[in-house]
Amino acid sequence: MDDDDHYQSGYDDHYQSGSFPKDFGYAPFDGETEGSMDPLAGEQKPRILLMGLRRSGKSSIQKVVFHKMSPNETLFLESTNKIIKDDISNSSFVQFQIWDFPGQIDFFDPTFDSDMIFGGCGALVFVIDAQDDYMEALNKLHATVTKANKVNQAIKFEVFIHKVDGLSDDCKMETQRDIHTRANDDLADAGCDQIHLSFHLTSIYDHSIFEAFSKVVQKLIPQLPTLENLLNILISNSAIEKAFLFDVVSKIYIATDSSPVDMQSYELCCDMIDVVIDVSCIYGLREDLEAAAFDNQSSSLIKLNNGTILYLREVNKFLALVCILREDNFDRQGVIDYNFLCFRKAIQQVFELRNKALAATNANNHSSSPVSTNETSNAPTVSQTGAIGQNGTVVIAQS
Ligand SMILES: Nc1nc2c(ncn2[C@@H]2O[C@H](COP(=O)(O)OP(=O)(O)OP(=O)(O)O)[C@@H](O)[C@H]2O)c(=O)[nH]1
Ligand SMILES: [Mg+2]
Repeated sequence: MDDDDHYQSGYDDHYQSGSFPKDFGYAPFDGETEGSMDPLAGEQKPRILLMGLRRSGKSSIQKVVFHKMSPNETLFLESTNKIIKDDISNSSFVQFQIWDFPGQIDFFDPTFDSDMIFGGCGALVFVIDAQDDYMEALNKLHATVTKANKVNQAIKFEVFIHKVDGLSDDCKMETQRDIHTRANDDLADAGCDQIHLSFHLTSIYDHSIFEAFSKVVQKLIPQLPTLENLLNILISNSAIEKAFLFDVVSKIYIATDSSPVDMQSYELCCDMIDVVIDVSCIYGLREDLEAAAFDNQSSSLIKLNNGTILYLREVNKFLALVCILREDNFDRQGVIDYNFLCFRKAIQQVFELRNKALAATNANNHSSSPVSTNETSNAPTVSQTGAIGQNGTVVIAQS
């Protein structure tokens, strides 16, 4: 227990120093006035549902990831007694609603409108408290998943094996294996083999919750293959080791190149965003508070003492590119910067296309279908000419 306390307080100090100012974040959303001013409000935004037993940590996850609450403050959260709808639409790509459910929700209650709730749902995150006995949670998971799948086969099911900060590494693995086997066996016994569950080990006391949420959100971004492709081209032509495209406010990465993600690189990049925002908030021009924290001048370079460089550039109002590269490869910064500009331009084209698609959907008035997932086929394709050192460019061609 001592170890735990030490870990948590250590993390908290760090977290506090890296936390965002309260005025830099998503606008408050009144869940009761859905569909009033915002033309995109309501069913067009994909929904992420947070479900699980009481006290499993649903509200904590939502508050820590999207509202910058410090993990220790979640100790004082009250139990949720009605569905809380939170609109995460300030970010260009990350446009969705999160619905935080009360733990005791009863599907057989006649007031529970499963068609409405599961109908427009993109992902269902089921939170299991790994520090507690999880048999009841597994039963509830099974009931939830089968019910939701009946209504909507497109839902992605994400199981968060949560609060793993209290478990040893061996115990984490064992718990994950056990939950994985039992949950899938239950589904197989019920003849629902076609339902796929993804599992994530999470805790609000480290970056695992941000990483897991990144993966959940990425599955809801139809442009993901285009973004990954752009990142792959960028890194291979600029001798970058790893690049993340971050949603700055939530620190969710909405895309990365296709090399494997290691947790430490992700943490480093998250910390860099905190540093940049904190420094900008303190020393930035104060004319416009938000713009002072992150604007089109935002860029930062951090040299680590192991010959590695972290390089951050603003992509648009909501997104930042954070790269990890070797110091030796940074002597050609001009090429990297040029490639970055090409990359940024391509991202803008993806956005324009997306906005056009959204506008068209709006014009069609009350169309309930979400933005066409085919739009990526019209997105700019990227062709590469030459490697760094030859002409070192990424050429973006509109197909
Ligand atoms: N150790 C640890 N505690 C956590 C974590 N996440 C949440 N908690 C704690 O779990 C308790 C319950 O959290 P809540 O977020 O209120 O749980 P909930 O699922 O929303 O509960 P209901 O609203 O009653 O359904 C709080 O005391 C949190 O501090 C975690 O990752 N690790
Ligand atoms: Mg709650």
